[in-house]
Amino acid sequence: MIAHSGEQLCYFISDLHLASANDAAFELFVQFAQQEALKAQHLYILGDLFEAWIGDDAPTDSLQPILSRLRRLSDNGTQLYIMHGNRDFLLGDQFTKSIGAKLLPEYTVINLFGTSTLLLHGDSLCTDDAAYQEFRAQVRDANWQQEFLSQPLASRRAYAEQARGKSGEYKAQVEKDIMDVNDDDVTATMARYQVQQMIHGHTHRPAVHHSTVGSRTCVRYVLGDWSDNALIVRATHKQTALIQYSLSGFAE
Ligand code: LP5
Ligand code: MN
Repeated sequence: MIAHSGEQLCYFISDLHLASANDAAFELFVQFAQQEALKAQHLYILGDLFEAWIGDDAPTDSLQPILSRLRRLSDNGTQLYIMHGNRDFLLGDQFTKSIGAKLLPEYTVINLFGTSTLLLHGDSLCTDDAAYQEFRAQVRDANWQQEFLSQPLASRRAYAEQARGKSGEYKAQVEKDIMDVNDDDVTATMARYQVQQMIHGHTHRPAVHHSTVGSRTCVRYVLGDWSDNALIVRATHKQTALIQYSLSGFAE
């Protein structure tokens, strides 16, 4: 198990949805990578770093400014960890090796300064969203992925565009509440992994939730998506906190 202790500084981010240097989040990400993340020993990216990923063999020209910053971070000694999101679940070893990152399993327990902490993207907890869970089961299937990745890039790109379009239509008409996590599943997942803490993104509803499971108080940190600011988790031996980051730095 990965364990953090002593003087380490860890950041947890998710949902940057980067596609090119023209994205709203790009400038903020570059500043974060060149300033804050450089000072950290560990940077966890808990899914949806990219807007859509159709395979490690697809050209990454428009992403180069992002990839080079990530590579520079790992070369400078910041350990990068990356998890699949619902947009970039096809990220593979070729990609993670190229930036010097470790790919984490979809449920990863770490020891965060003495507190057992479950890391996940968060989409698997949105179990009230039946249509999404059906899509998820399909695209997370190894045979489906193999078949998808064997198709020419142009077809894969077209499928991804259609899926993004359909997702937009779906979200515009569906009840907003079903797109949040299911509380019973949160409780059950924390119990299953025997953790006191959970950090995830995906819902774009950044918050810190406290709950009681049995005799224990559990904390759930929900990361925000990135635009001109972002809500991220910073953890040291003194404190774990959800903080707002923008081009002016941290809002303390
Ligand atoms: O991503 P976001 O924030 O918009 O919404 C998600 C859920 N939607 C998705 C779909 C992704 O956005 C699609 C992007 C995939 C990029 C990878 C490319 C490789 C795979 C290509 C697949 C064919 O994750 C959304 C949730 C929301 O989060 C909140 O949790 O509600 O769920 C849905 O949109 C459910 C829909 O039923 C999914 C519809 C996808 C349709 C796919 C059809 C593909 C084209 C078929 C052509 C014959
Ligand atoms: Mn997501």
